[in-house]
Amino acid sequence: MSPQPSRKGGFFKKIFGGGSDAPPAQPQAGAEPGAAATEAAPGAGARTDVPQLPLPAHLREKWTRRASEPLLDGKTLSYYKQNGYTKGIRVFDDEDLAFIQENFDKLADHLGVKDLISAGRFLELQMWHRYSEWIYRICAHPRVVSGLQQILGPDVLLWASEFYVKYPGDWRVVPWHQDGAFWECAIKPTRGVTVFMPFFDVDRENACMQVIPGSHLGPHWAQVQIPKQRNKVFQQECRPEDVDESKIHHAEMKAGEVMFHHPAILHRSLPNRSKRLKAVLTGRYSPPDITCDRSRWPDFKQTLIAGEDRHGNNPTVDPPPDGAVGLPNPDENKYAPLDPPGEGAWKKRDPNYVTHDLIEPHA
Ligand SMILES: O=C(O)CCC(=O)C(=O)O
Repeated sequence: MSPQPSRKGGFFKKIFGGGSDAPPAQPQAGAEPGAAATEAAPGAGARTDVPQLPLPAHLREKWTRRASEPLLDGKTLSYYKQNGYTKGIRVFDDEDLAFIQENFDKLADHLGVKDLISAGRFLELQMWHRYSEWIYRICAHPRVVSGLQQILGPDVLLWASEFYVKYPGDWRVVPWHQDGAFWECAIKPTRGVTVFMPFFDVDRENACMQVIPGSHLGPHWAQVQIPKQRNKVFQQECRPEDVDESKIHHAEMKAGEVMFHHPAILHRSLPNRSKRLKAVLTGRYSPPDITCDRSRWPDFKQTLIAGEDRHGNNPTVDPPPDGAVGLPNPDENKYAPLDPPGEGAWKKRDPNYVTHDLIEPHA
């Protein structure tokens, strides 16, 4: 029998404090947790009323061409290992960016992304890689995949994507957190990498990410529930007294560059004090030995983007077909984990309790 999900609403909904009028997530009909099942029609149920440009054939050819050499050199990999991130890796050129930026602007205008953000409806900016080919191919770009394989090994799953958007003057803060503290609510082990892909330049004026280099090595800080505050994007954060702000690195980057970061690195972003948009796509990736607890995240679906899945632990979804330009259907709102029942471990974590399985980058 499938475990019954909590009725309190989505985990991320609670964390992000938004989307309150959407129904709670429901488990997939007939699906047992952990059962591998492939959705035959990718993008089924997708919203298609928001205009987007389909990926042109020449960019598809370019964005699927196998990388001729590994993305990260030895020095960069060592840097990742020591610091928990590596940034400024050029993946997208000016031609790619012209398409990406035009498409994002078009879509954001029609969808009313600014209003969605003001209303706290962040869930609607998640999981687009399942529905739009151009987003999927950004997340699965051969150069991104090359870097991921160097860090995670040959077999790589993509299981989530989200947009982090701050318009000029957006005063919201993404508080100090470790991605793994969110992931571990549903995914074990919390092995993986985030790839952070800015569509426009990011710097300290327009809310670039701030990281604490080396913080992925521990100790692993308690992430505590905080009262709903309109200027905080999440409702939990690492306690400020645990963060040594003298070590902050401002991860400024040019559009087209990407950053890889470890699930245990401490990071945040501040308000956008500039007149420029911040729009970043993040992809979340793991090796195939992860298992998602589907009583916590009924709609979890992974896509194998490199190598083989010898574990088959989780349901899968195929990439969107060529030319697909759908979006998730906001009414379904089933893209995120559910609340952990009662007091989840993440709420009362012993600061010295190492939950993240630190992964060594491959040589
Ligand atoms: O850039 C931001 O505002 C936050 C991004 C973030 O937290 C992440 O990519 O995990």
